[in-house]
Amino acid sequence: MKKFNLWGFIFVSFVCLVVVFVLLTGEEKTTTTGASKPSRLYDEYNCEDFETWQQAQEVFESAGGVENDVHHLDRDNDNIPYESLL
Ligand SMILES: [Ca+2]
Ligand SMILES: [Ca+2]
Repeated sequence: MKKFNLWGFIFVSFVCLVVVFVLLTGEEKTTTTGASKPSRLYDEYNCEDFETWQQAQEVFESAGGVENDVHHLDRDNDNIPYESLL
């Protein structure tokens, strides 16, 4: 009986470890998924970051254009970033 109880204890402990491992791994995956989203979701660029209007236009379009102007490159929402650089 003693031996059986010991193996039962080891089995339960193993199951608990697996559950904890799965939970931790799941949390890690969730964190990784969040981090793998586009990193530029905030205002990262300003007019002084660009030498030419073309550069501003490329960043503006790659971020999603006027629908997702996270860098506030086109404050008047006419789909043309930084007219002052033109
Ligand atoms: Ca900006
Ligand atoms: Ca504009």
